[in-house]
Amino acid sequence: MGMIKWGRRSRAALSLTTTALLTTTALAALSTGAEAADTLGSAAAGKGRYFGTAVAANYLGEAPYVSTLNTEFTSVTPENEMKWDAVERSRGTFTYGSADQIVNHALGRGMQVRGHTLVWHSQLPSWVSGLGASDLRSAMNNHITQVMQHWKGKIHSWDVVNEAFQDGNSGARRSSPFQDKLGNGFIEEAFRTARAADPAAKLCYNDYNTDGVNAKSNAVYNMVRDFKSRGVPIDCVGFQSHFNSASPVPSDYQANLQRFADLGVDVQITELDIEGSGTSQATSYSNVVRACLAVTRCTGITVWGITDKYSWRASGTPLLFDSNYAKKPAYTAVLTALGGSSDGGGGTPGAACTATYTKSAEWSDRYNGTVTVRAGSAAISTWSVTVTLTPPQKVSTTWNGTPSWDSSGNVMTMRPNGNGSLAAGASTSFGFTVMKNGSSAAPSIGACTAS
Ligand code: G2I
Repeated sequence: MGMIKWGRRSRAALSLTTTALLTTTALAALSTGAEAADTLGSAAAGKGRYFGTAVAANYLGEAPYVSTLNTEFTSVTPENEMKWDAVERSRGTFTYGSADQIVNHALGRGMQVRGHTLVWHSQLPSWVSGLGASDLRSAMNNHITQVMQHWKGKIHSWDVVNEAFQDGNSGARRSSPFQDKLGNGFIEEAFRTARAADPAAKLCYNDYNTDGVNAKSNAVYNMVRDFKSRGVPIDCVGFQSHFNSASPVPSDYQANLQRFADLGVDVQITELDIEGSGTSQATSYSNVVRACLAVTRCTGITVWGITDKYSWRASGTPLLFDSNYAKKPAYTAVLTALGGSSDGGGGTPGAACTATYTKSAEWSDRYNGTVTVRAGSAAISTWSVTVTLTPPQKVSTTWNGTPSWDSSGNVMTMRPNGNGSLAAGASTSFGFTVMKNGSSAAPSIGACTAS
């Protein structure tokens, strides 16, 4: 977003420019813009990585949830919707509806999808735990095959086996129906079945409390080394990275990621959240991002949710957006660590605004939307807001703003008509009519950019 805006401005400036001095100024602006990035996803992309979040299908109807998702993230992980109890609650009956909602939302907007998870002792229906060994083996392989084939070619990485090792110093496998009835070989079998089901997906082993060098991560390390030496298909290891004061970011976090990468697998930070607030939370987040960037094969970071409001441990406020979707200091720390700029890619530091959408009228073929733009705690001199439609919707008219469109025709950037200045806390609004063309979906409203 920032890059496009600077590019346009710079081209306009260049075409009007005749003196060497002005040309130089315009080029300097262009190069600043090329380095600046103003979302988590675009900044991470600048480092060759994705920045993802866990998503719950339940909240896809909540406008700020969706606009934050669409603006900031380039990868999603369904938080619960792909788990065994969600997709095969009774044997042989597969239900993909809620997970499909997330996958279609993501792929329609160019985001990647992480599949989570195929074989896990938790959120496992009781019919699975009740099976005898040979039945369990075929149920496991059938589950992997059916689920992976349903999304074949659409999933970037799958957590094939999740949390199969015990906590503590034993280095042992965790007791589970799979472990207890099929023995150590179940993990290898799951990976071989997974490779056959969707050869394009990266196959990951995913776990927690394996983020530093310890007995549990040593055990996983030995398994991965053994798999690589025997040609068992494994492409990546996921480090969940759920941190709090009792379990802080380990000092050997980067070294641990690196030793796994050195085995010839990618490493991914798959469920990052850090309980806390303010500067100390921000610093921990920044340390995690810097560790990933320092490891060439650390290919991406996923935070375990968008907003504190819906975190699995909401009381610990562990995420990057607070329960009102405001960016926290941890957000700015992550963006900065990723090399992005927090000024909206061309805005003025300190200048800020928010954009709030309401549907103001509706007919069978169209609806009217209103977006209220409010200045933050400082006065602003101008603003812009993106409005993204669901094709084949079209905007037929707008009022109280000057629209411009991206090449797809689905993304409208609205700027003020004339003077866009707003006093601190003051607001204005613009509106538009969306022709439904079969889809009543609400538009998603991108972040408000101010200067
Ligand atoms: O526990 C945190 C994560 C640890 N690693 C694996 C992840 O899959 C796990 O995610 C959490 C989800 O964030 C929770 O949302 O897994 C929990 C279950 O083990 C999820 O909680 C469940 C509740 O236990 C259910 O009561 C609820 O119906 O979420 C379900 C859907 O909201």
